[in-house]
Amino acid sequence: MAGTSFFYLNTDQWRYEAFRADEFASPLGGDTFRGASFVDCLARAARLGWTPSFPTFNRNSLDLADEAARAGVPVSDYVVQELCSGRLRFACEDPDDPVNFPRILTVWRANLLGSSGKGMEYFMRHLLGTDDAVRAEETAPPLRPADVTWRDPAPRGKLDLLTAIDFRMTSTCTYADIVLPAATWYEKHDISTTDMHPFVHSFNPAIPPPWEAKTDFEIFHRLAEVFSRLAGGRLGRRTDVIAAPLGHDTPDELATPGGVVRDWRRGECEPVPGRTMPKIVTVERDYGAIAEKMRALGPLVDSLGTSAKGITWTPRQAVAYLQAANGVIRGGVADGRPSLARDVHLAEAILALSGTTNGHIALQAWQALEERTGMPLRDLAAERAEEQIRFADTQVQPRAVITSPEWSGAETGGRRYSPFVVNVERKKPWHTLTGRMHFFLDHDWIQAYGEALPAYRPPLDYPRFFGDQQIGDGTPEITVRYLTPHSKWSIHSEYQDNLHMLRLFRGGPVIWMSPRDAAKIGVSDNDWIEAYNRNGVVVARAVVTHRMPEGTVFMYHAKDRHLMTPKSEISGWHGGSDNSLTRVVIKPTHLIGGYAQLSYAFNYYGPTGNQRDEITVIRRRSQEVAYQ
Ligand SMILES: Nc1nc2c(c(=O)[nH]1)N[C@H]1C(S)=C(S)[C@@H](COP(=O)(O)OP(=O)(O)OC[C@H]3O[C@@H](n4cnc5c(=O)[nH]c(N)nc54)[C@H](O)[C@@H]3O)O[C@H]1N2
Ligand SMILES: Nc1nc2c(c(=O)[nH]1)N[C@H]1C(S)=C(S)[C@@H](COP(=O)(O)OP(=O)(O)OC[C@H]3O[C@@H](n4cnc5c(=O)[nH]c(N)nc54)[C@H](O)[C@@H]3O)O[C@H]1N2
Ligand SMILES: [Mo]
Repeated sequence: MAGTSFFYLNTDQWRYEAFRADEFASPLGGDTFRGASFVDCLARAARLGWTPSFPTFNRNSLDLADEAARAGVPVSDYVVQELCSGRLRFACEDPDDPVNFPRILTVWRANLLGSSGKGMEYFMRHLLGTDDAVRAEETAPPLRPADVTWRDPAPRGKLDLLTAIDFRMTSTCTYADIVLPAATWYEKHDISTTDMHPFVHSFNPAIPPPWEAKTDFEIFHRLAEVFSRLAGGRLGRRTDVIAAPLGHDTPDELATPGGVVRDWRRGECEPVPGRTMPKIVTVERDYGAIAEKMRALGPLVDSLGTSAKGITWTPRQAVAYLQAANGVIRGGVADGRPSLARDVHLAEAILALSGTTNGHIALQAWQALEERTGMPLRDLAAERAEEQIRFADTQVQPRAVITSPEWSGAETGGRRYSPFVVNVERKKPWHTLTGRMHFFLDHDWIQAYGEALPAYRPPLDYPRFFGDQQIGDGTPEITVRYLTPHSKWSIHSEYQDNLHMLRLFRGGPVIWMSPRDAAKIGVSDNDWIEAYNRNGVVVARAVVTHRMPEGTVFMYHAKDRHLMTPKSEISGWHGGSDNSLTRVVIKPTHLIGGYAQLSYAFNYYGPTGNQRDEITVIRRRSQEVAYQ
């Protein structure tokens, strides 16, 4: 599921829009967006197969397969028939129906409620059902969605269970029902690499995880074991139904000829899975065997191979290596398969199966790409084709990666990584409609927004839509632009909540503002201020500096809401975080799919949670602060 869409729907931020998608349509763009709200666009994109949508249907996906079997119809025909009759709906068309709520949420390696969650107060109100500082009014009836169902009152507290897995007490942990204490980087085996630097690093335990802490690997395996034990007798073996979006680097990219959008729901075309709607895919689930399967490298890697960016290869050498290096599982569903039972086994498998760490795979992948492109490419990996980086090698020192078509750069000959080198220098076609870099986009939705060619968009005129947000009780106030760039002194919410960092600079939450703006409201450097808008409230100290231009303030992303944050005079609650003042703003053109480079890829494509264009009111508050 694309995260932005998931949280926009399930935190009910869509219920607070004050303008619709047609607000920004080009006068030349036809009536594509007429009467459509942003959530209508999201529902349309889901039913046309452009973007994933999970939970998917308003019925249990396990039951759908059984119903199809009873009716004697193929599952995909059955699902199409039920959708067309209206008996089955996409969950995103009615997100506030209790059958469509996400009920359990496990937050791992993220600080959703203290860092990433844009529109945090809406998370508090609708997802958690706890105290919140939302100040916005819901959308007025004439502007409400045309297709998506509006229910009154809005649900509060959709989740039954929130679990956090972290080694720090984050805002998310403070709100979680269960916190599973995780091992840190110095208490476990792991590997790390990014496309930004050309090395693979290992993590190695200096000490075992203290007290009840466990490695993430062990936590998930233990959960799987208990789950399998409980689920085996209850769920057994079932057929699951998934609506898969039209995929990037697959023939699905040709699903929208000419960029002309046709909606089966409106009778503009036939509902055809994988062309005009999502692919309806069935998956066999053996619930009692989940833990066993997790402990082994499955058999599909031998029959289907592995793929990246539209090319596929069969990693026989890697599987044979893993059988020898990790050993094989004896007995059960994974009999004879390479073991992934230990964290080091899994690290070994990742290294063996990737071309960036296994020269054999890199060469195989470049050969596959040569066949697709007709261009000579294998020389990019030839110099290191015999090399395979093993976990033990990374424990000696970080290892430089091998050039592989999984990325677009070339490290060949010791060169530093830079994206798209292979496209520019080796003429590998770009993954676009024309195979070239191109700037003209003729998709209907892009045309409707007047963005067929790159265009300047001024900031959204929020005061026009939301009116004057000042309380106006006599306390001097100013309304300014509110930006939340990444912090220079932390990585998101990490590395700043230790005594050293909290004693440097101001320690707690701060908002940077210009001397002129500060003077307008009688604020001196280091004074306590409150910043608020329709989304919420945050309390901070002012950093008054000539480095900020008049009319704009910064609150660096992201300070946890329990770190030196006093209670707010305006809301009466603890004074929020940078994301108490933001919300998710969906740009409909980001939802486009099934059209060449505008197609979905897991972890790569979908709407951004654009939190910019926000404004905030700022006022000086009582300098007596209370934390309880
Ligand atoms: N307003 C606003 N909002 C934003 C942004 C913005 O600029 N402005 N930026 C956005 C962007 S680009 C991003 S990437 C997100 C970041 O948002 P998050 O990913 O939610 O941010 P972090 O605070 O880095 O949270 C990571 C958590 O993982 C934990 N952790 C680290 N390593 C491990 C591990 O090995 N195991 C376990 N179990 N836990 C671990 C850390 O302790 C930390 O609490 O925020 C987004 N939100
Ligand atoms: N120290 C540190 N380094 C990090 C991170 C961290 O948390 N801390 N996070 C990492 C991650 S996950 C990410 S995604 C990257 C993000 O790195 P960047 O993309 O550099 O992100 P930001 O710092 O959020 O924003 C960059 C600049 O955009 C400006 N800006 C805001 N609105 C607009 C606008 O409308 N137009 C223009 N032109 N500019 C605008 C802001 O003033 C800001 O200075 O950083 C990575 N590196
Ligand atoms: Mo990021």
